Amino acid sequence: MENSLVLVKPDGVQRGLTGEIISRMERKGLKIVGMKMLQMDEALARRHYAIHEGKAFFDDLVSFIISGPIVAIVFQGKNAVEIVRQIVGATDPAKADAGTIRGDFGVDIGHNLVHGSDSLDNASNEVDLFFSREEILAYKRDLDRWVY
Ligand code: IDP
Ligand code: MG
Repeated sequence: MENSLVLVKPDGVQRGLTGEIISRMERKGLKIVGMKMLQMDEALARRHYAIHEGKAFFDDLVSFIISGPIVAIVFQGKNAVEIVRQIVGATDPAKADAGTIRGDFGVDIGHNLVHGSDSLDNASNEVDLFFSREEILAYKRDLDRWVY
């Protein structure tokens, strides 16, 4: 089973889309194994987006992601990383397919509502940035025999 880090970004929280975003992934069959609301500080934002340091949009990205509360969720499941990316949609909401979160709710690349880990390695690092080991819960769901 894979873990993926999902963030409902400040625009998603402000627009009242937290439940909708979580619900789409939960209904797909992914299991929530960690969840918290927080406001990122600049140090955490710079570490989370370190791969984009030096790009033209980096400073705007950091100030946006720390501009309000976010909700961080760890979703677990078979192929969770790829499945989350499919549900999230393309980076630019203007190009994202209808039926994806960004395609259905966004119009601007700087306000694309949600983050999803883009690889297994990055997922593992990102989960560790936001959650301690004790905050990730191992439990069984009875419904998993109907999902898998
Ligand atoms: P992703 O969120 O789809 O993985 P990344 O390429 O990792 O996209 O970029 C991280 C975030 O940086 C995006 O979600 C978006 O908010 C922002 N971003 C990416 N490219 C641009 C851009 O060209 N202009 C403004 N913001 C951008
Ligand atoms: Mg990314």
